[in-house]
Amino acid sequence: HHSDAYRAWLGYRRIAPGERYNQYELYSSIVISEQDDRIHAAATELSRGIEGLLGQPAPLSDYRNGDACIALGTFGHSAAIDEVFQDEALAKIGPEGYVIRTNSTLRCIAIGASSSAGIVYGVFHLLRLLALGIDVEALDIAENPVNRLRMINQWDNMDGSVERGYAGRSIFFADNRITWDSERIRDYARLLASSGVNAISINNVNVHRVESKLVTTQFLPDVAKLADIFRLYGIRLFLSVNYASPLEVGGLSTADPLDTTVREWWRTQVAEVYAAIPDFGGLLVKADSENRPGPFTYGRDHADGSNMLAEALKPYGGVVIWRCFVYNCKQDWRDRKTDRARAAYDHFKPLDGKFMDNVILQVKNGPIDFQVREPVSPLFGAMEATNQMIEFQITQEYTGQQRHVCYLVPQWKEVLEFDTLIKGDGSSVKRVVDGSFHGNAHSGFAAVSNIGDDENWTGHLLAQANLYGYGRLAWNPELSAEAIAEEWIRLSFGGDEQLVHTIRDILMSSWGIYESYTAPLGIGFMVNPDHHYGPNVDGYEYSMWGTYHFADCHGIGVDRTKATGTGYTAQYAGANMEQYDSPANCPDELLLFFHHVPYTHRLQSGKTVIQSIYDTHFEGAERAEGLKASWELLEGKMDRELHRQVADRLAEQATHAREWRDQINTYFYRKSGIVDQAGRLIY
Ligand code: GCW
Repeated sequence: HHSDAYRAWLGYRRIAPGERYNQYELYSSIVISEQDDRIHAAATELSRGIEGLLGQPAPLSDYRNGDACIALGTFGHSAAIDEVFQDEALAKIGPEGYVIRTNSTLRCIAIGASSSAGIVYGVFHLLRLLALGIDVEALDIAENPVNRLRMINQWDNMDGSVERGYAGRSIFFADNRITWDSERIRDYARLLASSGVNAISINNVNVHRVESKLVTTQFLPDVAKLADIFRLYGIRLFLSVNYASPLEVGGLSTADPLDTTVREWWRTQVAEVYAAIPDFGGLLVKADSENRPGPFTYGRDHADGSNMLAEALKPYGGVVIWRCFVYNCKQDWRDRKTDRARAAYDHFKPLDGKFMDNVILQVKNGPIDFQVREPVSPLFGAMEATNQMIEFQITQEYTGQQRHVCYLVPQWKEVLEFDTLIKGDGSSVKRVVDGSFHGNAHSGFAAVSNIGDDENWTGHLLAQANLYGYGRLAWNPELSAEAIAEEWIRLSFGGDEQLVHTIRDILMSSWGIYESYTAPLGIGFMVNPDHHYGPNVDGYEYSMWGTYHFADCHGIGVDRTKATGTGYTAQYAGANMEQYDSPANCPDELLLFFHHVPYTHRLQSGKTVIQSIYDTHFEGAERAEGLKASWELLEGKMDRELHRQVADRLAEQATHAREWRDQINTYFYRKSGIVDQAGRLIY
């Protein structure tokens, strides 16, 4: 009864029979020989997928040597699996990895793994191959995830609202309770697992009154039921906690991390959590950040705060994920010395080596806040003795709020490929966050989810590609943004070549288009305060949030250089520091992030700053208009209702892009008094 949009990339739409998959008998039954809920869930998924894709049932049956089948099992526990996999290669399969092999003698496709989680990933891989029409007659695939932690952060509140959510209400909470649409939650777990995600924190990092009690016996029985659903798909559950819980929930008089009663309170609470959820992942914490409580209140630092929780979690193998989004959000705009971009590094770098080994610092991809363009956070790799993970934002807070199309995988790829140069060439962010660079025990990816209870999960149908792409990239950062886009399109809409190319081109151009009509040259913000949608050039200019552009009649930009600015550039290593510090060498797209320059400053492109602002904004709005025409080509090639929904959003985007264009161009024309060389209409 669900729509194609709801089924998303797990639609298992019928593929043309007779071509590749003529050996139907190969898929005629599914064999499992272990009593394991997770393997059972995987087998059910496989059976459902095959029935959809091939139009014939694939029932579960017992293994009989010589019968055609797909066999699933962990090594050493299944006759079929052990018959197919007898070689050394298996030693390379880690806890979540798998092998898929076609054995034509035994007439069997075998998916073997060292744990049941690997079977889940293996099954989704095989289903993906079938759905993409890839030949499965001679498979020999071995895969391990590159990143250990591949996490989703929900910013859901228990009243059912979602902070920065653009796709409806929470699927987890309503009316200050955990809600029970278990089918929907299970389908979310399937979507996440199929893309490679293995962890989820279900509540907002801003933990308010009721949510603070999620770690107590009042809510733990319900939280445990959610954990049960996610566990079936290899996903571990985490909770965000309120640093001040000992006070607000426990009735203590302090939350000082060095106070023994406080430590004891957390130990008891964590013990209760593990009694309810033995494989609980751990705690996610936003402390001393944007008015949230934290160790600073007690004159302690972030190592004291996180180690207190780490100590409580340690006996159970749990981790503390401690966010580095710590900055002064009550800054005076007159004060030119305080630089929000510096804050994470300044706060955390000096603490390197002080964190317990089950603390992971979660660092936003950039130093400010998920803007369409920012440099990479200089904190990555800069803490040799500390576990780090990266935080992306799938939800499009600053990138069009799922009303504009903005495929973010290309942005994430750029961040991951960035070479920090911390130990010379080859010190890329992806190697820092996969743990190999410093040999960390814990590391990985986190990202803020973009889903809600909208029928299509993400509001804008094309925003599903960001959720899918995030998981795929977390599993393997080597995948290209384009390959991921194409996969998503084929799985979601089928393989019509014109359709695939058209949607792929829309996705691949979308980030650049959004960037070109919004805040120019890396300066960021220029959005309406609070809700962050739509243009407002001075919206944050005289606020306390530390996000300024400093435009006057002569020029624009933030001087973050060593000699005359905030000195932020010195947080980068070697050639990166030199490049960013120099207005001549700084990449154009980040120029105004690092430098305050006259409007007549010449970019590396040869254009002046002002002319580049005019050009990108006229072109950007025009290209947004062009997306509508591309989408029109797809009429008749997909479900009418879905086609219309996206067409509506693209129309809104085009109108809204004009608004951006005109406000930005007019603002800078009035400030600078410099005319557009092309003589276009500016108001
Ligand atoms: O991007 C900003 C958002 C806040 C958010 C904060 C954070 C959860 O505007 O809504 O709060 O970042 O990451 O903590």
